Amino acid sequence: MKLCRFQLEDGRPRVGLTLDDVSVVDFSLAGVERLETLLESEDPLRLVAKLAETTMHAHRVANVKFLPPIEQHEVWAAGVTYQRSKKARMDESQISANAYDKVYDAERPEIFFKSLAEKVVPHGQAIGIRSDSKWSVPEPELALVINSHGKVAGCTIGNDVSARDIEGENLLYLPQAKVYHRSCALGPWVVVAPKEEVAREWTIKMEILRGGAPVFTGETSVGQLKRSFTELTDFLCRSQVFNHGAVLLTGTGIVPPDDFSLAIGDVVRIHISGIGTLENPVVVV
Ligand code: DO4
Ligand code: MG
Repeated sequence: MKLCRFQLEDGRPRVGLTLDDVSVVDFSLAGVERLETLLESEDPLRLVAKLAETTMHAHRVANVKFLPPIEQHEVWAAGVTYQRSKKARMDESQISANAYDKVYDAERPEIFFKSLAEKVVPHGQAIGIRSDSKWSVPEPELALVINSHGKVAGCTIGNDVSARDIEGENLLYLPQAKVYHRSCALGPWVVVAPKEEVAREWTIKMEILRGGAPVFTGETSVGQLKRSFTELTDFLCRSQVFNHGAVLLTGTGIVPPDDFSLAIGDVVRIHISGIGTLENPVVVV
């Protein structure tokens, strides 16, 4: 079961369910105004299934405007959780190579703040590359949607857009490389309460289009993620309070070659087999 937030012409944020990726059942007609209400419930799958039994109006996906699939969740991100990412970071930075090498094997994962919910870019809207970066890349990542009790209530697709030259210059520049206008995209769907063993079978694919033609394609599997969902969410929630829940991007396993940088007008398409496709054009910010 996949949930989303969307708008029609009246501009009101609505919550929807899709069973076929083609139509969206409008839950606002059942009085559900916030996605958080469903994700915070004790048994979101049961609640959504019950709501879906009520006859409600459905809209064609082509006629809706997607909103970020969160209302007030903070967005955080884990890093260096795939071998491919560890190698890329060690290659990009002389002074930080040792730090990346160590964190991959350490008990405590790298976790950093990524975005406020209100700054998240939804499916279809533009992600940004910094005007002061010459080497920017998308990072396609499985994103865990965690409720206020620290439980994984769903999964969505994330893009942790990053300025690798800024990150590589000095590890202390990480917040500037990672957290800026339009640097985080999420969506379009939240798959409700997936089992980790099922999600680990999913493939993650990324395609970058320039002038409509692919200039990069890459693929990995969630199974390559070094750390378990519980391990990552437990560390995120240690000595923390998320009154509205949090999203945790789980790290990238796909890294374009070092001579590749995103450019204005590119389109980034990320597909996760159990979830769907998150697509965003690129602008300079
Ligand atoms: O410290 C580097 C960030 C790593 C990251 O974002 C990733 O591995 O996805
Ligand atoms: Mg990342």
